[in-house]
Amino acid sequence: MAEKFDNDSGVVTEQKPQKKLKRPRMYRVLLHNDDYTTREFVVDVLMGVFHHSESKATEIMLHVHYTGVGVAGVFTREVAETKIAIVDNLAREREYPLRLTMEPDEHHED
Ligand code: TYC
Repeated sequence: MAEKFDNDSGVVTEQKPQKKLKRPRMYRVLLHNDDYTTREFVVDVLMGVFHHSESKATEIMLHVHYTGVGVAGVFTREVAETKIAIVDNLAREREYPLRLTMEPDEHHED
C-alpha cells in the first residue's frame, strides 16, 4: 500500500511500496559428450566462453568425456542462453555436433 505524507509545505508526497528484490532464478549449462568434437575444441570453449582456467576446463572436459555430461557453468537465463548460442555457432562453423542444454539450478532457489 502506498503511504501518504502531508508536510508543512502543503505538498502531499507518496512513497511507493518497496519492491522485494528477488534473486534471479539460475540455470546450469550442461555440456554433453559426443564422439566427434575434439577435446581441444571443448577446452577452448570452456576457457573462452565460460572463463575457466586451462586446468579446470580440462577437468570439466574429461568429466564429460567419461560420464557423458557435465556443468559448464551456472548463469541467469539470458546469460545461459547467450553462451549456448555462441558455442552452437562456434561448433557449427567447425561442423562439430557438440550439444549444450540448460536446466534450472535448484540449489539457487530460495
Ligand atoms: N569425446 C570427445 C573425444 O573423444 C571429447 C569431448 C568431450 C566431446 C566433451 C564433447 O562435451 C564434450 N574427442
